[in-house]
Amino acid sequence: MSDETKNNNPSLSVNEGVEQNNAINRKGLERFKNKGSSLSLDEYVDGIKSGNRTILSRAITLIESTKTEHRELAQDIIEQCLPDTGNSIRLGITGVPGVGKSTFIESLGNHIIDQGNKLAVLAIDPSSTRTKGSILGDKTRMETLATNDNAFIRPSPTGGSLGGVARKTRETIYLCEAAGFDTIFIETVGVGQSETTVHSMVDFFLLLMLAGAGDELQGIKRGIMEMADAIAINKVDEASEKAVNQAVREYKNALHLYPETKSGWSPKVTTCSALTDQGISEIWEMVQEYMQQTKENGYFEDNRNRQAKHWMYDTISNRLTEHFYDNPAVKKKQQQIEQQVLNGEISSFKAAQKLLDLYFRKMEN
Ligand SMILES: Nc1nc2c(ncn2[C@@H]2O[C@H](COP(=O)(O)OP(=O)(O)O)[C@@H](O)[C@H]2O)c(=O)[nH]1
Ligand SMILES: [Mg+2]
Repeated sequence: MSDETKNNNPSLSVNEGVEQNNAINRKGLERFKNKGSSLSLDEYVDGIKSGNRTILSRAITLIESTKTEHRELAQDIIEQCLPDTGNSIRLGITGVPGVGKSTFIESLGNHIIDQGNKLAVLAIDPSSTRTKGSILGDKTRMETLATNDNAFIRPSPTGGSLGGVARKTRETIYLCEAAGFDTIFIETVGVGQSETTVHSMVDFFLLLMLAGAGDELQGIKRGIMEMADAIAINKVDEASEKAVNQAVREYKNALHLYPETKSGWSPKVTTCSALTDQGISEIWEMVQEYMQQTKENGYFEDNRNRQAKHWMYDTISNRLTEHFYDNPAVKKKQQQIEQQVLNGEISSFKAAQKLLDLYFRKMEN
């Protein structure tokens, strides 16, 4: 998308980030901080299972920590919470920045909370930092959710590779489920690889689009459309009926070109306004219809199993990679060997082998 197009289409502009609102009990957190206490494994597990948001937040912080002892404790917590996980609807929400994801989450989130659900909102944004802009840093867009006792909003983990960020979010899903959140939304930036990652951890994948701006203009790759269980054309309140109808037609046609999925579900195209709540309850009905259908035909469970297997291998790859780059011998030589590749002195393969040799030799000692 050219800068010019971007500027001419205000709805596609990227929002400036604001400071995070964790929607957590700050007083409680301060108390814990002041005490400087560390909780025992049982205290964590009991706290989470009783729905204590402060303890949930602290456990997520352990997941996100770079300290080995924190991570190990986090793994033990997850393990003990496992029997209480899985009973949720996991919904992935994507679309280009500015399409209205956060506003949509506020609208749909309030709708489902009104129906008695408990919602956790997580995010995957490998580019985010805690202080700078983040996709969940929209206090104004999620104003009511952020202060609702039945909603828990946690910004994207920061730092590290997409794989690392994804693993932390996956682990966080478990803890949120154990804490009684029956619906999990995962927002993603909508600008590349993170969609595939989110798709691999949700039951239903929703793509938000706009009318009157072709999908190429919106920077949505074909592969992402192909993963969508539904496309919702947002901001219909400000688009002409003609443009909306045309967009619906075009996306329906595009979706029909894809091979049928194993879920037996044919992806839907729908319209909404996150601002006026138009079409929002219909989207929730659609998600529930999907759940019912895929639970009946067995796809839901198959898919969850496939995902669990995928996470296992993904975690292995991810941890191995981290371990490799953390290795002092590798760290020491990495720059130099990379430079040799750039200078054309050795091939990429030889360079990789050199570093791997250093790593494995170190391992043997
Ligand atoms: N008119 C209109 N504006 C919307 C709608 N949804 C979101 N917006 C606006 O679009 C801008 C970007 O929304 P935001 O939720 O931050 O998008 P995100 O970057 O995808 O999370 C904000 O100014 C919203 O108020 C909608 O349905 N109608
Ligand atoms: Mg947003």
